[in-house]
Amino acid sequence: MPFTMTRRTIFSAIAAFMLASTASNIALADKIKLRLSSPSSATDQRAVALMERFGPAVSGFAEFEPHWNASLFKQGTELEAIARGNLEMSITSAQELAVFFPEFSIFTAGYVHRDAAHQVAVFNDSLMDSFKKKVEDELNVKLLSVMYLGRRHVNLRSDKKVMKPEDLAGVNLRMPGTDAWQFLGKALGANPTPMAFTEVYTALQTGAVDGQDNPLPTVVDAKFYEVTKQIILTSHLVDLNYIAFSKKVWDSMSKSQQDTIQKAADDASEFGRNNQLEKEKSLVSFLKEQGLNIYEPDLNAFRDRVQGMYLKSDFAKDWPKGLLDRVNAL
Ligand code: KDO
Repeated sequence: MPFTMTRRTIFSAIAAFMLASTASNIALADKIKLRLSSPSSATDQRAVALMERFGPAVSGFAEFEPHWNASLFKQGTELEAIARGNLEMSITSAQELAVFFPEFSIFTAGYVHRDAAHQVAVFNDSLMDSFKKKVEDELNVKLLSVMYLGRRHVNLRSDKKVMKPEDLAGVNLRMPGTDAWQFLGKALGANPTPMAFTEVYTALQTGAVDGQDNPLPTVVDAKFYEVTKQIILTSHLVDLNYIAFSKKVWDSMSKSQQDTIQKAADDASEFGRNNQLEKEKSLVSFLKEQGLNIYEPDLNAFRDRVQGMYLKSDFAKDWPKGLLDRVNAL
């Protein structure tokens, strides 16, 4: 018997479709939307880790929606966006937090963190409790975990042999925009220029700046090696980021959802850290193959000058008494 599309079957088909699509919308609507904004590229190890390890792990109740290359919020404006409820996550930095809470500048000081493991030890130590609580109470942001960005080195357009800070005199060195970053550029001996990460490649290409500083994986991922001639392995900052999460969204979740979010953040941070460390091991030879000169500078000369400048600086006045000793003791 031929199948006849009676009015009844048509209406029941439409009703079934409507019900199904509403149900899926409700299901989606039930999911907590986690928009993340970062100047990082989608191929940076921190981005890969969040997309491969954080997103899937929370997909049962949350929809992770990353926006890379500062496509949703400009670099440095994300924390305020989270505080205002216009964003749920970011990959923030101690430098950005120091704008709101000066004491964070201790984690931006050159030659303090020794390596990736030291960063984790510091972040998990009780010395961080008051820092984390202040960010939650005053900025409505929860710092979930610490991500390893890598050892920052000076990277110049021209093949200038730089062995000590004095050799950077007059060099127009791009640094990210906040005061803590500008001070680091001065402490290295250069003239710092504030500039957003997404503008750096063009500025190097056109000569608007003489150089920049970032870890080797970033120099490769952002293709800075195409428009620079050398790297000085200053290792002046073993740099980190924190996964920043909206406290408002955190408080709206059940305990089990919070545990899932926390574990996913820890797993993503560890996954990204291990991959970044692997990359750092292999990239010196890669960059030499690309024709860059890689210099080993007088590290004591850089460390003495940078540490000396921080200890004499106004930044150090904001550091809780004895904190630097506690960080160094870890
Ligand atoms: C940069 O602007 O040089 C910097 O490395 C600063 C970091 O805190 C972080 O914002 C990073 O850019 C971006 O994630 C891009 O890698």
